[in-house]
Amino acid sequence: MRVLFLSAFLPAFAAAQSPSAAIRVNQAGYLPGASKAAIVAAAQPAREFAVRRTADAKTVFRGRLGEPMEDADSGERVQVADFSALRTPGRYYVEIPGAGRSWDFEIGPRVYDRVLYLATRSYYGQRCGTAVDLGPEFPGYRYEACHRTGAWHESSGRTGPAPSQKGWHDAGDYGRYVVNSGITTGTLLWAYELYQPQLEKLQLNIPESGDKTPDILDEIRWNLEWMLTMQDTDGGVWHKQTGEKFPGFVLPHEDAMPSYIIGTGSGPYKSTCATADFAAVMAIAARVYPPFDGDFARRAREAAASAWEWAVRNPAVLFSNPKGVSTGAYGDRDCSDEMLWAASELWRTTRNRKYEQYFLEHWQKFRSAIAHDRPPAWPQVSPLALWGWTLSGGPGSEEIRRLIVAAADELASRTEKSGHRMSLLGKDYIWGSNSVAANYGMQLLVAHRLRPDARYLEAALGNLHYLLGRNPLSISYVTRVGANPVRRPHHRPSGADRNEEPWPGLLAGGPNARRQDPAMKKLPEGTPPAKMFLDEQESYATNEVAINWNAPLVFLLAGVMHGK
Ligand code: G3I
Ligand code: 9MR
Ligand code: ZN
Repeated sequence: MRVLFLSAFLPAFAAAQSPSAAIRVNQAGYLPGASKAAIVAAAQPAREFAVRRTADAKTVFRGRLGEPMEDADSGERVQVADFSALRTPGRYYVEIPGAGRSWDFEIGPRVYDRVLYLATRSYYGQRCGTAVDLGPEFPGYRYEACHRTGAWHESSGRTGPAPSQKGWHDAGDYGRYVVNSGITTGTLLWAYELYQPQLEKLQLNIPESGDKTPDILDEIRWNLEWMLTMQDTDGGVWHKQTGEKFPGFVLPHEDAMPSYIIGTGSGPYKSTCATADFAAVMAIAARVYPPFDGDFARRAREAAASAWEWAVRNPAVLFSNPKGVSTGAYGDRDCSDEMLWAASELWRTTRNRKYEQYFLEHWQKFRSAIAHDRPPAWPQVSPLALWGWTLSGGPGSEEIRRLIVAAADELASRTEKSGHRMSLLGKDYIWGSNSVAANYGMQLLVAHRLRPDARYLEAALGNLHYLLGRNPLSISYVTRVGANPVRRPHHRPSGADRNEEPWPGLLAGGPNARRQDPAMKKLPEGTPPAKMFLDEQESYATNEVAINWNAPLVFLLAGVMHGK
């Protein structure tokens, strides 16, 4: 009788094992020509690993793990399992004797296509003012037209009924906020301008699909049209349109509160940051939409110019929530970076000397904003101003290019040496830290466009790997992506509908070193910052979703697929 050695059962045994969180991979997968690695936090340092084919557990690659290194952010000792030499498309997992196996992943040229589709289409699922239905692909993911009743809040300086049309719900709530709309639509329009081949034909299965405009531009226009309703005849832009408080966890059309246009509470009632962000975004729209809708592009151009003039006349009108309003504030104490962004984008679109003059007179104040550790964020948009100026070869931009490249060199270098090969520093585990990682990726890709360097592209990919599973929690932070995705986001449609799974393509906020919601009390004292995350609906400070978090994810996906 032939003795069947245990090894004959090992592959089947390995395949049947439940994946270990200690072996972290990008659960969407890896491009064939890119570097590929798992990050391993084994209890005991491991020496060898195998990559097995999921279909039959056949070993297709063997390798040795790198030396252990301390990762302070996760409180672990980690090793790298590099399998870059494996390029054959297919579905695989990593297996380490004594540590177990990873979640499955793909290798292939189109591994990010579906992630890009879901992450971009998620904006359709945030539409306000219309019925939304994700269709047969996601049966039951629908709601009726919502927030049709607009009103002027007394803080706006107006009274009576107000428009309430279109726009995207900001996040897990149903508010619409101009400041957050600014960086969101600006980032998405930049992605289109830089990565048109990846985005102009992207089918999103939205109501406008099939018209002559790229779906992503149709989708962005849904929010731009709402933003245009927020501009006053004097050019100023009101700050937000929300209920007076957050609604319960109801579907959009079950939120019966009036949607108030909310201002600063005293003359001139509009806010500088909202107005300047608006000017920047409309200037971008004015150069992107002409091939598809000249009238709309002209409206955007005029709106941008008049918003600029208002902001120059009112450079420091700040917003904070007026009495009786407790929704998101997006308050910012300094709007000079928004002004610089507006001047940069208006110059890029018009070449008008008054914008050039403003930019050249003011950009030096933001030299330090071009750094390895200061990616853009809704309160700090000066990187977009400086990057955009340089992308368009603005006067004096050679000096700015050098600063951008020096910062990217330092960023790439520290990223490739980090424990999980991504860019977050200890200080970056804040509310929305996953968007910080995505914005680091955007910074690297913009530098790669200005001065091509494969290290920038690889470092940007490292941030994408982190978001899609190669992280200390071994979780894909994008809903419905990967074998172990986040499943209970702080997102009212996901929490209020009858569907078991959340709405798709939404990037969760991510680990937050500060306990900024009651649910975070559950996290044990001493939890390392990179593990300060709860996949629980109640944890809005780690597990909400937001339009300005998905935008750099879309940019990052399109950029790594574009490759240049
Ligand atoms: O910038 C400081 C940093 O210097 C400091 O080291 C760090 C320490 O944690 O805090 C940083 O500020 C944080 C700020 O976000 C950074 O952008 C604050 O702690 C943090 O409270 C603040 O959180 C904001 C949150 O609203 C609460 O205000 C998020 O950025 C913002 O994305 C989020 O936005 C909400 C909207 O108001 C409502 N809609 C949902 C949306 C997402 O949660
Ligand atoms: O749902 C709200 C989320 O969008 C905000 O980001 C968060 C912080 O402002 O607040 C959430 O609303 C909670 C409120 O702050 C406290 N009561 C419970 C609400 C729902 O979790
Ligand atoms: Zn709505």
